[in-house]
Amino acid sequence: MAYQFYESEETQLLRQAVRAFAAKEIAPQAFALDRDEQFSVPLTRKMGELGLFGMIVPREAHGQGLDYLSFIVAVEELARVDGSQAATIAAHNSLGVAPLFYYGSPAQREQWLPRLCNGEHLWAFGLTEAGSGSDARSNRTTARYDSKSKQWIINGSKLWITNGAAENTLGITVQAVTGRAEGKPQLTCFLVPVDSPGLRRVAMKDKMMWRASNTGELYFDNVRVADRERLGEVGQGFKIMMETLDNGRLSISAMGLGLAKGALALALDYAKQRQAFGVPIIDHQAIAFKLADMATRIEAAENLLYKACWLRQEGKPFQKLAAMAKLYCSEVAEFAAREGQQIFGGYGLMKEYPIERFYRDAALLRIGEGTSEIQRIVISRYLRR
Ligand code: COS
Repeated sequence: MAYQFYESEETQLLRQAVRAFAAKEIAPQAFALDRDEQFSVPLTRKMGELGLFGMIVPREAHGQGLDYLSFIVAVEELARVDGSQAATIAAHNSLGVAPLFYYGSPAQREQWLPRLCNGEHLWAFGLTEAGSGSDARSNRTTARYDSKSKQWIINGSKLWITNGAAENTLGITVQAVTGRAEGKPQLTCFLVPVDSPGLRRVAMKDKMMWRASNTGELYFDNVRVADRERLGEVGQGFKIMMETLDNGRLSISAMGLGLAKGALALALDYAKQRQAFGVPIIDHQAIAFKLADMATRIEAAENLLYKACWLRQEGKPFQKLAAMAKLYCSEVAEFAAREGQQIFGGYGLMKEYPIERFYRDAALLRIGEGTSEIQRIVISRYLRR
């Protein structure tokens, strides 16, 4: 089928619902939550009540049964107002729920998905470690099999885990080294409930951005999980993590696109009402051209991201475009936040004005879930094939 993009009526209605929710429920709190570096369980639950948990999981598996574009649109609409809340939803759906749904056994799905899709609880993705970020195969966390108890014993730590230390988080998918195969570390994933003895979770503080989202540091001290809590096969861990990140790149792209759209909306409003030299500043070409450049790049970013979603939905290879979208949408977000801030002048430097928060939040997007440099590695590898 030739590429043809349209937003279904269902997706349009969802967009309207999330936009209205973000304006009514998130916007009034965003400043204070950011200032106080506070993750809000009640607000997260409200997003759950709206149907933003388990969005792409079919209804028969307890999810919302929506297509991927609908999920992306929801994340975009949240990010238009607040990157932190968008991060909670993006990470829960694409990094938390998705691997459980795609790689979980029927028993694992039945055990966890109902509680992860009903808006009550979050699930996190434990890949990154203090010494292992871009080089995601160099994890040091280990899992040793104890054949007597049929349990795995996990030792090590994870860092920068979105939703990892939230009080409404139920568990974490953890990649650990389970041995060596053909001279390389053998990596395997495990589903680790947060109440496992020996697991300690600490919320990371003093972040520059996404201050109202939860970022956790996790410590595993002889944490035991039953073999039935292994996700996928022994040695399949890296593939699970990488395939999960291929999808995750789409939701990070949506965060970039949403942030850019939010920055444009703020700057446009301001440029229409702020006067200088006797006219609204939008009448000065220097400002009008900035807005034109922001809008043009946003259009290009949207087309790239939605095409990547379309490819995914059609079951076609989408990974190269997902990496391009992640790279480009985060660049557009940073551009729009900076130009938006420039239009606000001195006010753009004040925390009271949301554009200041957008400027800080944009920085995460070129670093988190695979840096811009990693996206370029992925894209260039596809070009070489
Ligand atoms: N999907 C499925 N399998 C994949 C894959 C993908 N997207 N990417 C790699 N693999 C597989 C390869 O096919 C290869 O399999 P075999 O061993 O069977 O041949 C294996 O994984 C190793 O692949 P590769 O040699 O390409 O791995 P590298 O160590 O060179 O790493 C990159 C590749 C850099 C792309 C990877 O490490 C990466 O994405 N890093 C960034 C991680 C990241 O985003 N971290 C932030 C997380 S925040 S939540």
